[in-house]
Amino acid sequence: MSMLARTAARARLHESEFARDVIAGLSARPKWLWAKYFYDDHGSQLFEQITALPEYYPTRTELGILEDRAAEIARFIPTGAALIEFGSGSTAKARIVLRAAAVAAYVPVDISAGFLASEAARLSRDLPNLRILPVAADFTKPFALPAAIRTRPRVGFFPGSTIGNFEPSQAAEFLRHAARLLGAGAHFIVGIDLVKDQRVLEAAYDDAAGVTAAFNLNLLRRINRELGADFDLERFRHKAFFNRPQHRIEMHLESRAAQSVLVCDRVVPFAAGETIHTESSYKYTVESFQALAAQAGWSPAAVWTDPKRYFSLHALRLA
Ligand code: SAH
Ligand code: AVI
Repeated sequence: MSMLARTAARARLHESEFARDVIAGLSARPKWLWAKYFYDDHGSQLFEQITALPEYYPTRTELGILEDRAAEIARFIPTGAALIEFGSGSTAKARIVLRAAAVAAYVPVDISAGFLASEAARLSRDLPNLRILPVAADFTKPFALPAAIRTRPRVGFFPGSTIGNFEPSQAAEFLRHAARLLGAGAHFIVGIDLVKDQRVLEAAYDDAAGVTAAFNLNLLRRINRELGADFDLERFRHKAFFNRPQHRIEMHLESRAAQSVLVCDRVVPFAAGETIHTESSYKYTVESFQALAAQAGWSPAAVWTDPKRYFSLHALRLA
């Protein structure tokens, strides 16, 4: 490749939406990045490892609720419906619903395109009679559902408390967007992590094995690889804490020293101790989530929790 062609290729790379978002976030005070960018192939695999950690209670708690309540949940899913899952990941939770309900088509939607394709292929080997229509998309933006489900009743599925990774105003906007996509009379099954003891919360986001730290730092590795930046991962540390007034876990990457990093040909300075806010994970009460959903037109139809009230699963109905 000639020098001119290399320069043009680099300029194109720096004009991508990912590059624009990274530059905007690292130019802001305080610095921040969108959590959706955690999920490249490696990020998706690290998230799967997180779900198996002893400290990370949300996945096993929600799986328990789904197993215990599968028959009740299935009553909200009409025969022949299309089940549309937002942020499907490994599809482990959908598998429980798909076993319990007479779903005709499953539409997993995920931003992590490679991981989505391999998980959809694995599911189709396990459930050969189910129509699986994966959609690789950013669900914060408008996207089209497959034409094949046009005439089917639609049920939304959004487990994992992934909605907690939105700011509450973005969560309300997302719920409005989901209402438009799913249509009048639709049901939406949504998993929500609940406010609880601070030690339980903080351990879940700062595990002893360091998997969550690796997940957080992988974002810098991705920026290095995809945008040609020169973050030295050894010079940043993972930080996670519960911000009680805001009801959210915050994850940050803290600079261990004063340093400069080159990102898209720009010099990004860091003071020692300065952080990049990489994720918020909002925790709700059953009532505060129902109030948020109501802002977007969703009424509560049922709610299930585990005996410790760590996690809640909501069936919402579009009025
Ligand atoms: N539903 C699974 C996975 C949760 S992890 C579970 O409950 O265990 C969050 C998932 O949402 C990941 O698979 C990630 O790739 C996806 N995701 C995050 N932000 C997204 C976005 N903006 N658009 C589409 N998918 C997104
Ligand atoms: C996907 N999401 C709901 C996870 C959470 O708990 O906020 C992401 C995560 N971040 C660190 N650990 C898990």
